[in-house]
Amino acid sequence: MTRRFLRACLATLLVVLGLITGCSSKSTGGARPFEGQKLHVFIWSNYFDPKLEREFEEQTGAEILFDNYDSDEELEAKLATGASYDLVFPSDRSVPGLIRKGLLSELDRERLPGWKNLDPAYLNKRHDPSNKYTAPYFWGTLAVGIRTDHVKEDVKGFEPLFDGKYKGKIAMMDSGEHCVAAALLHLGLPMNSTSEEDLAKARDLLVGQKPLVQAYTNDFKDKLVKGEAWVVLGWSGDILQAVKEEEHIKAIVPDKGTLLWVDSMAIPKAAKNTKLAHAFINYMLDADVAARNAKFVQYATPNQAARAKLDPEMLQNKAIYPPPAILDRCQWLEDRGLAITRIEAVWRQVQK
Ligand code: N2P
Repeated sequence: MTRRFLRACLATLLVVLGLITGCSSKSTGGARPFEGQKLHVFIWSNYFDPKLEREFEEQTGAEILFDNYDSDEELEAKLATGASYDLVFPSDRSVPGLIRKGLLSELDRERLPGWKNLDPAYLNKRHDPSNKYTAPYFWGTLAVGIRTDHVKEDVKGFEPLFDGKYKGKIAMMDSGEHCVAAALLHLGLPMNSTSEEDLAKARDLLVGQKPLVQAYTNDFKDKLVKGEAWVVLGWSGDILQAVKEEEHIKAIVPDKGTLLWVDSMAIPKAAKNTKLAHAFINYMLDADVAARNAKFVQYATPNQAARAKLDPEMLQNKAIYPPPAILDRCQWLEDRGLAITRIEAVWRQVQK
């Protein structure tokens, strides 16, 4: 009798446990709110810690599908031709055009409680005056990378890019707007100049430099790591990633000032899953996540709460966070309207 009673109790217990487990597996489903959904992300190369991808996928049940690009033009062309990414990372230079063309959708701040972590210094900038469409992701500079095993001088700015000593070992970023900006800066002229006179000087400098240039490429990071190039014009963080991979590399932010940019997270109009895109942006705004990502990509974070979690060594790295004296001399790339055709004309002459 007692044994039968015990057996009955055990059976009941198992049923109850089964029910509980059943319930809890259902509630796990609730805790993975995007189970089976897909997030299509179009992002710059070398711009995201892959560990975070797995973590977000585990937490939400969603799958992230990444495509990479290496220039604003690629992103602009993709969006203009109707690609339906859920999340993109335009630079400040690209944002106004994308908004004007109706290619971005407004952010829903209600879904972004992590917004409070952002540093107001990077909000309400000219490219999106009240951050209706964009959440800042990282900022950085147009920088110079050198191989210290071959370049022995004390580099201060863009000068080794134009130095005959490094003939055949120079790689320039494959972007007319950025090469012309570097040339103007090197000449001490206004970086956004559209004057025929200034642009003729920039053209002469770049055309004269051409025989020294091994390649106009966005693979400047790999070229440095492999030692194929000794001097490159590239993005600060990508050069610093190269520093982590190979000890004979140094990143230099030109001390007379350089081009400053900020990239943002934005949801295209054609996005298919804006809820999931907001969840992802909010995840990236989390202080811990943003700090881990900043360590990985080596760019400067506009996330104030994340900055508090970074090693002092990183915060003091002048190639990531240039000191105010250099920042004051930096400039943002402006949308020069139709006058951009003059810069394009210079670039065509360099390329021909
Ligand atoms: C990341 C490059 C950042 C780009 N690899 C500049 N907007």
